Amino acid sequence: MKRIVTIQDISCVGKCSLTVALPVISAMGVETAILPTAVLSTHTQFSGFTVKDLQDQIEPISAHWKKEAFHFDAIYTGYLASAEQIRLVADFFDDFRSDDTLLFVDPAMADNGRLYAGFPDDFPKAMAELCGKADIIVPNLTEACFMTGMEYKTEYDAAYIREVLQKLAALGTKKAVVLTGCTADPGMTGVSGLKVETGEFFGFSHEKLSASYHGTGDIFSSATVGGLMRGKTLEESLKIAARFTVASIRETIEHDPEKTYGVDFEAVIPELIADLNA
Ligand code: PXL
Repeated sequence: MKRIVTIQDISCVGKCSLTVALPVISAMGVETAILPTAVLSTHTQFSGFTVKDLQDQIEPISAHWKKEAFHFDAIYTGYLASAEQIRLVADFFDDFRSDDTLLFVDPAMADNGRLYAGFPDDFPKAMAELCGKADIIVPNLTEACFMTGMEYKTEYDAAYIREVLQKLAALGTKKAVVLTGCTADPGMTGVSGLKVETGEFFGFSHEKLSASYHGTGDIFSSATVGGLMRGKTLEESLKIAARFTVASIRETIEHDPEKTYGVDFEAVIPELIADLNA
């Protein structure tokens, strides 16, 4: 069985980050070790949330794991709370990467043209450096624009997407840069990517649902990592992840439409597993 480690916060209520990655990747048949960077009462879109930073645990935990000679088939990072945390995670990459370790970075820090609450203006620069060390990165368009200096647009064409992808690749990412929720097909959503080693652009579009919920980026990234670890290609993994994300949103719209946080991905895990085994 493959073993990954995912490094992000635990938001106790408000399904995202570790409370998504752990169940989703485990359900896909992949051992999921965790390195929690902080404990929050809820994610940061609620008001009045509490935070306990666990940054001072990253080095001692890594030191113990090094002594145990643990090997990870992938290191998957999501929301990180400060530039200092990013630096510690970069050191973790250096300590635990081997030839067969996939470094997967979801630079979860912004959406709809804005940085999430609490991030300073220079945070995207630090995240861009971490993306430069990764094999695969999966920013949304807002995150990509913050990291590359490209103008954020809500309407755009294929040439604009290609330019953003090329600027992302210039950060230094080794295998593929992938824009999530981004396609030139009007009225749709989708994925647009660039394979850095070959220069090949790829992508697909899918249905755009009317509602948008928090935490869907983490669902998408987690299912992508799970697919890759189960031997699917990048494009297959992204498609599995897109179908799972759409099904989770649809489930929530149909059965829990008032929900203001997270989506009911739990209800569609059986569909995810069927898709993975198809
Ligand atoms: O889903 C991204 C995310 C993860 N963790 C925390 C967040 C967010 C987005 O706002 O606040 C704590």
